[in-house]
Amino acid sequence: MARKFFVGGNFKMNGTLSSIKEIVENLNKSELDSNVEVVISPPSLYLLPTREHLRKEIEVAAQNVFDKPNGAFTGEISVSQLKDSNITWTILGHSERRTILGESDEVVSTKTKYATDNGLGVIWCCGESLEEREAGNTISVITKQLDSLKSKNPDWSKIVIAYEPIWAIGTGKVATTQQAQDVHKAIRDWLKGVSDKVSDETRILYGGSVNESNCGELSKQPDIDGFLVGGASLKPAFVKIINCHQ
Ligand code: G2H
Repeated sequence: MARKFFVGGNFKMNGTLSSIKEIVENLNKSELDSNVEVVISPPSLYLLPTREHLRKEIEVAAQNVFDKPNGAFTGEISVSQLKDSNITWTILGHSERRTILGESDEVVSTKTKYATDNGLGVIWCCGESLEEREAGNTISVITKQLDSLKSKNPDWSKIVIAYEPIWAIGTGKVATTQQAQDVHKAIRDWLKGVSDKVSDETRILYGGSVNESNCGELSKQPDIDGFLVGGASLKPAFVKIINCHQ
């Protein structure tokens, strides 16, 4: 099955009302490849104005969501609140949340299970540190993260996987096309252990210093089905990344 190319923009904790308005206006007026699924993820404060002004074909994602329906959870946002606001996706397990906020594999997996069971799409992130790569542990680290997710039996049809080597995030040091393809292939093979269908249909995105110059080559790899873009999603060149896949 042909997998629809997917490009996500992760604004992280960046932007203001006016700069995000500019990004939205730029996306609204640009010619975008209709064969590409685009999702942008502003900070939670800006989800609603983004959804209100953004063209309808582009979906909006939160950068995190909690795994309880409602209640005394100060600072958290629920799946039903996102859906009530027409926010149809969330990012989960980004390495910045895993490392800076201390989210474990178990926490990320539980949240992913809850979100997918309740109808939210999840851009689920995984990736290794430089130390782990240099020790030859890239695949075992990612397998451990994937095993944890599988143990919760999530709805895989709602999941897009983003492989983001931590050493390539925001550093300008992009993985080579071969390094990325090798890991993506290993993830695709691992997914066969869930089912052949899940392995065939799940999009695997690359993330880590993607820009308008390196996206073309990466997009040609057989197991790279799109990108999760950080810094470059805040710039007009994001449009070129969306349109890079021929
Ligand atoms: C990786 C990526 C987006 P950047 O975190 O999730 O960010 O493109 O800035 O490396």
